[in-house]
Amino acid sequence: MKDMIKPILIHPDPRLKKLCAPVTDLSDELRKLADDMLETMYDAPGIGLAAPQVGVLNRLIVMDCIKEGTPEPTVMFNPEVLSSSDDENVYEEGCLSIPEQFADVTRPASVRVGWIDMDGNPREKDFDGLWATCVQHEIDHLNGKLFIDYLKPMKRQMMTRKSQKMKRERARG
Ligand code: K1U
Ligand code: ZN
Repeated sequence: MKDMIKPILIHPDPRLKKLCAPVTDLSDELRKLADDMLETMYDAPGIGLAAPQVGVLNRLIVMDCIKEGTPEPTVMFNPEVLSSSDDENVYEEGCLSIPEQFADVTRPASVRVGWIDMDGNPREKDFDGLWATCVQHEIDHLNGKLFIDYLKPMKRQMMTRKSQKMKRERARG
């Protein structure tokens, strides 16, 4: 079946605050969801997307942080950070669920991540640069955490209000 672009939930939404359940059965339905999420991410456009952002509360993320050249669509079921570097990196992050707003977030500069791939095989890999930032941002989504949760309360509240306004405007059409 053809890949479908899914609507992306906008913050605030209770589904973006939930702890997502591990994937226990890698079904064709979940593989189709992963393909639809990649299509949705490229269309947005974005460099990552987590299942709760399309309203599915399972531990699934997709990413492609290649800016130029051959795309690297990456699908991870049950991703987990196995180890993190002591050195940190600051990146001005955005989120497709908090449109048009950006803020600096400090995270470990490199991480080792384990996950299950589309064929059901366990994988492990070290990530650095934008990939490291993105994979941590996406895994946070699976734990109900948004990048604004790293900010001071005043700034978080301001960004939440802006997002709420944008959500209302989009709903009105
Ligand atoms: O999870 C998401 O909401 C996707 C988000 C991922 C992300 C961005 C920046 C740092 C960490 C994680 C995005 O993709 S926001 C859009 C974006 O960053 C982008 C869009 C087009 C070209 C390049 C970047
Ligand atoms: Zn996000």
